[in-house]
Amino acid sequence: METGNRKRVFSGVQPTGKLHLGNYIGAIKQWAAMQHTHDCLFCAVDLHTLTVPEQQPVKQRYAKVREVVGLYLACGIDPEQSTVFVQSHVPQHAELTWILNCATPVGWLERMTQYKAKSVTAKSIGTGLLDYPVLMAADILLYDTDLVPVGGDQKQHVELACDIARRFNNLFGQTLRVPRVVIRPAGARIMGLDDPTAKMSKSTSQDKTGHAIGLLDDEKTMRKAIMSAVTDSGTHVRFDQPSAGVKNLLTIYQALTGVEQEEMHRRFEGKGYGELKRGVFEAVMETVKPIKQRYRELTADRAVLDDVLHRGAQAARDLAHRKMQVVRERVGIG
Ligand code: AQP
Repeated sequence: METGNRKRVFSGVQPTGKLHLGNYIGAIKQWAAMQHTHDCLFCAVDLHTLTVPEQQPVKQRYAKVREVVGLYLACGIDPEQSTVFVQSHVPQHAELTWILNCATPVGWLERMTQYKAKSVTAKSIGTGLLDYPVLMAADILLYDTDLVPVGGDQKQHVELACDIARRFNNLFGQTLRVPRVVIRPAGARIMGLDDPTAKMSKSTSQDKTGHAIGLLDDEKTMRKAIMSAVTDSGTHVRFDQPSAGVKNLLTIYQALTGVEQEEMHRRFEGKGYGELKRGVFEAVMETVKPIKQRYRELTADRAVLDDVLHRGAQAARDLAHRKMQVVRERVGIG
C-alpha cells in the first residue's frame, strides 16, 4: 500500500526509561528526515514494554507513552505529515501477532541475540520476551511497510520480520509485503559513555549514571556524563587508530553536526581529549536545547498530545482493519 509513489515507512520506540542520544541519532533523526518524502507511521510501542515487566512500574506506563510521543514531536516529527500513534490503541497488532506466531518456528526466536542477552539478566523469562520479535514483525507487516529505519541493534529483528513475511506468503499466498531495513551508515550504534563496548540503552541507563545522555537531562548532568566519558590511556585524538571511546565521541559529534570527515580531521586531529569532549558537549547542547524547549511547549497543554494520538490511532486503525480483513480471509478465520 503506497500513497501515490511514496514508500511506506514504519518505526517505533519502546516507552521505557529515558529517550537518549542513541535513540535520537540511530532512529528519530532519520525519521524526521524521511517524513517529507515518505508515507510515515511512527509508533510508541507500549505492548513491547510488557515483555520486561520489572523494568517499569505499571503506574508509569501512561506517562512514559506521553513522554515518548512528546519527544517524537519535539524532535521534528510532524503529525500533519506522519501518523503518530500508540501501539496498544490499535488492537490488530496483537491479533496479527497471534496469527504470525502460528507461522513462526520457535527456533527462529531462540536464535535472536537480544533474546539470548536479555534472558540471561531477566528475573524470569516470560513467553513475551521470546515472542517480542513476532510482535515487532506484526507492527511492521500490518501496514504494508516498505522501509524500517532503525538502529543497528534492531537489524536482526527486521530481517526476521522479512523471513516471517516470506514464510506466511509461502503458506497462504502473497499477502504480506517484505520490507527493507534502513540503517544509517554512521551512528547506527552509539555506545555507552561509561563503557564504549556496550550499546547506549535505556535499560542500562536506569541503573547507571553517566551511561547515556537523556534528551531531557539537565545541562549539568549532560556535561558531567560527556566530560567523564571513558576514552583510553592516551591524551590526544589520533584518527588512524582511535580507541572505541574516542571513536564513539567522534561519531556523536559528526552525527549531530553533520560535518564532513575532512573537517573532522581539521577540528580534532592531535587535539586533547578534553577539547573533543567540549566539542561534543556543545554539539549536544545545540541539538537538545530546541528539543527541550519544544517539548515543554507541547506538553504544557494535555489536549495537544491527546488530539495527535486520537487522530493517529484512527488513521492507523483504518489501515490495520483493512489489512486484517485480507489476512483473516487468507488464513480462513473471521
Ligand atoms: N545506542 C543506540 N544507537 C543507535 N540506535 C539506537 N537505538 C537504540 N539504542 C541505540 C534505536 O532506537 C530505536 C528504539 O529502540 P529501543 O526502544 O529498543 O531503545 P533502547 O535504548 O535499545 O531501549 P531498551 O529498552 O534499553 O532496549 P534494550 O534493553 O534492548 O537495549 C530503535 O530503532 C533502536 O535501534
